[in-house]
Amino acid sequence: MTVDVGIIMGSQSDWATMKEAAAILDELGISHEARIVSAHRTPDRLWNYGKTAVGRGLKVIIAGAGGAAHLPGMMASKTRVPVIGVPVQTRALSGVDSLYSIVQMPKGFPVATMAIGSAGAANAGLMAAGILALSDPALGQRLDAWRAALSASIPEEPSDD
Ligand code: RP5
Repeated sequence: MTVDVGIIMGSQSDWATMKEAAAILDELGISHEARIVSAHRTPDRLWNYGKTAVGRGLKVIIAGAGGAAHLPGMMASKTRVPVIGVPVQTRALSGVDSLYSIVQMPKGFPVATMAIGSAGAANAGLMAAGILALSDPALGQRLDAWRAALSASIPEEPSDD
């Protein structure tokens, strides 16, 4: 079965963060899969996932990892499918380690790096939706409606409750 978005992460422990991306994709009706693919613990799995990504029809890969977070960059080196990187928040260094591991890619192999943690994962889902909407007008309308609903939910005045 072809899916549009691959969500990959370095560990089971990343899922609490990365499921925020999956939730957005679910809300917008975008097909996706989630896999644990570690740059360090399962390098052959990473290699195989990247090597087969184009042929399998993946259009965007969202890659989240924490600490020495090499997964997004390594995936970008292995496939031309656009990679969105999510720095997972860590206990030792609050995710700054993850962010720095992901964001400074050398020229030639870009990773679109999101914010640290859950907001970054949710935004990765929205970024993937925006990319896919370029060639899917119906999805574009769903994304516009999602954005309008968020705007409408913001009160004009603060409350004490
Ligand atoms: C990274 O190491 C993973 O992406 C995860 O964020 C971090 C810690 O992994 P666990 O020790 O919780 O499996 O590879």
